[in-house]
Amino acid sequence: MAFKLPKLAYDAKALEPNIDAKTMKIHHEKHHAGYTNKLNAAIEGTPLEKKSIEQILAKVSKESSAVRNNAGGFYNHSLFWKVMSPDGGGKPTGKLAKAINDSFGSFEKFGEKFGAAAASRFGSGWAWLVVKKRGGKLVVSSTPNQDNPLMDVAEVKGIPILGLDVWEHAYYLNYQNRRLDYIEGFFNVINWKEVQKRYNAAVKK
Ligand code: MN3
Repeated sequence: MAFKLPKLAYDAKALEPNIDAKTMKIHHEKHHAGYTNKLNAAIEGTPLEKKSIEQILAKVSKESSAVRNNAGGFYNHSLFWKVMSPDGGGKPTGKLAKAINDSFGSFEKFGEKFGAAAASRFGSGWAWLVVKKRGGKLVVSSTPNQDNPLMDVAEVKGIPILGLDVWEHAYYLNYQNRRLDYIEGFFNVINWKEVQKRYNAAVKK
């Protein structure tokens, strides 16, 4: 079964001024659509057609770079749109807030660590908040290109519950080279309710 480009849950201009409409449209309708189409082309007629995206990512070291890059691109952007919202920003509450405090000391310290991971990723890649498989501890990591923590090739493995795209295509039109301003803008739109939902699901596994 072919993978499908998910629809955005909000209008392309809904995240302005933090993320501009033109960037959102190109990012979703060109870049994400491209990863989706290329993933489908790469798995066509292979046993991967019957696997879930998570199953493909878990054994991606055995696959071609076309599968690795496009399966990652498909999954990462699908997560990215969901963890942002026009009603986002602020701080997490409940169990996730407690887990962040337990793992990083405070929300502010988590923010510094996540921001540093996003800022220091050289070239293209992603910053992540990850639930480690054993014990449910939270860690911050970053990956190059379209890799992610679900991949067997990732340095830090686990379940990603928040991800930030730091490819230039994600911010260049609006922010040019100012990646730090883009990271700050992202914090204004983080959908903590969605991240909380993903945290709850991850610790149940
Ligand atoms: Mn992108």
